[in-house]
Amino acid sequence: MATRTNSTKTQSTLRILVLHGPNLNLLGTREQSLYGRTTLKTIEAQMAKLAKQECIHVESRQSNQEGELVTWIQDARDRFDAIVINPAGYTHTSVAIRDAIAAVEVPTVEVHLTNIHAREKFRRRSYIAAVAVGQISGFGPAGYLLGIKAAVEHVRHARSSAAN
Ligand code: CA2
Repeated sequence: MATRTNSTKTQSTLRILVLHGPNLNLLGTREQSLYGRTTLKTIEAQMAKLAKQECIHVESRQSNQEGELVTWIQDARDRFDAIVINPAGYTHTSVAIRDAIAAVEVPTVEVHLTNIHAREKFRRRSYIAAVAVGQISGFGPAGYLLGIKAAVEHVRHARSSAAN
């Protein structure tokens, strides 16, 4: 009997949820020497362009509240194939966000604009890194595009491994 290959299966559009943590709504308007001049709106436009090129769905949300981010992560189960998250300041403090990512089992890529390992000591510890599939840190706004590409690659690879 012929084995069904990936190419004969119906491929649904891959869905990526991008989450931005506290203060990232200020991007491009404050602390430009550290975080650059690109606004969140521009980053969202770049991600939309990438989504179109890759034929994927990308949804982007920002919150200054830990609980709201936790709820969005929980709700991503069964709705999204992967999460790309810049937890911002919560990276270094939030057991709740870490627990939510571990609980939902949605592959998650951690993104930081700056290289958190080259800054103050307290930024080197990420509560998220151990439950993420990987971390992209230090590439500015391009990190979100790299994060989406990494998430897509991870999901497609996992699916093709499971199918073969
Ligand atoms: O490098 C990153 O992406 C960070 O996640 C940014 C966080 C920081 O706490 C992390 O250690 C590293 C801070 C986000 C604050 O964003 C602002 C943007 C513009 C103006 C002020 C803050």
